[in-house]
Amino acid sequence: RTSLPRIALARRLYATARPPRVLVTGSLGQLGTTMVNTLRAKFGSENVVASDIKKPSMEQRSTGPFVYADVLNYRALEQIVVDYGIDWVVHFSAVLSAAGERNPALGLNVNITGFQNVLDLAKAHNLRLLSPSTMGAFGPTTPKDATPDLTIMRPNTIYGITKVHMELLGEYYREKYNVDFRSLRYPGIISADSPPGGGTTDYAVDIFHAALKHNSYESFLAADTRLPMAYIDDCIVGTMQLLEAPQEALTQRVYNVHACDFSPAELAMEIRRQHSDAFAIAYRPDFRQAIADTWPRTMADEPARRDWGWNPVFGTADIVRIMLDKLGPVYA
Ligand code: AKB
Repeated sequence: RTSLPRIALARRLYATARPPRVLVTGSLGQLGTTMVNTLRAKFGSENVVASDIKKPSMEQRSTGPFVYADVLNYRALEQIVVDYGIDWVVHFSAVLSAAGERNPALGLNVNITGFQNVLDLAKAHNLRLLSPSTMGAFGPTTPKDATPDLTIMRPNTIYGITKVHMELLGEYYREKYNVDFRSLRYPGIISADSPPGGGTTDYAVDIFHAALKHNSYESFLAADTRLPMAYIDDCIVGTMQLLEAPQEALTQRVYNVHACDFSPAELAMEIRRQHSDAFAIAYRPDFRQAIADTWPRTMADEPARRDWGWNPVFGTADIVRIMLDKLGPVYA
C-alpha cells in the first residue's frame, strides 16, 4: 500500500530528471545550426535529433544524430518521433516572406501542411511544440510602433497569412487538446554563421558581406525602412527560455520579441563608423519593399519579458561590431 505512491514519486523524479529528446526540423536553416548546438550543449548530443531535406556538411553531421525529414510526410515524421523517443519538437521548417511571394504554392504547402503535420504529431504523441512566428504576421493595418501582442492581424503576404494560421491553430490545439504549443514572433535575425534564406530582412546580413568584399552595397529596401531586428545569440537564448519555461509561467502562447530596430541608412552609418568612411550604399527597392512597408517599426514585448525572461543584450552597434569581427577574416 505504502510503496505505490513511492514508485509513482520515483517515476516522476526519473521522468523530470531525464533530459528531453528534441527533434529540430529545418535544422540547416539560418537558426537551426546554432539552435541544435545550443540544445546539444544543454541536453546532450544524443538527445537532439537534427533534421532537414538538405544534406548536412561533415561538421554538422559530426555533432550528433541527423535524419532526413520532409515535414510534408506525416508518417515519416512519426517514425522519427517513435524511433528516437522524441519529447519536444522545435519546428524551424518554413518558407520565408520573399521566398513565399516568389513561390506561393511552396509557401502554403510547407507553412500550412508542414505545420499541421507537426501539430498533429504533437497531439498524437504528447509533444511540446515550439514553432516560431514572425513580425511578418502583422499587416498594413496593424499599428506600426510598439506593436502589441494582441492587435489587428491582417497580413497580405503568403508568409504572414500562413503564420497567423499557425498561431491560431496552435492556440486552438492548446485549448481543445491540451497540446503544449509555444511560439514567439521573431524580428529580423542577424547572424554571421549561416546565411538567411529568402526573407525581407536578409539585407541586414548581406550588407556586411558586401561591405567587407566591395566596401559598397545596393539595398533592396529604401533608406528609411525601419524594422525590428535581433542578433542570433539573443534569438537563441530567448527561444531556449520559452522552450524550457514551466507551463504555469505562460499567460499566452504567442509572444512578440524585440531587441533593436534600425533602417538601412542607420545600419550603413554604423558600418561607416566602425569599418570604413568610404563604405557606400545605394538604394534600389524591389518587391520586398512592399512587404517591409506592412511590418511594424518596433514591437512591444513586455509579456515575453515578464513571463519567461526575454532580455536581449545586443544593440545595433554591438551587432555591427560582432558581424565585422566574425566576417572580417573570411574576406581578409
Ligand atoms: C523574413 O524577412 O521573412 C524573416 C522574418 C522577419 O520572419 N526574417
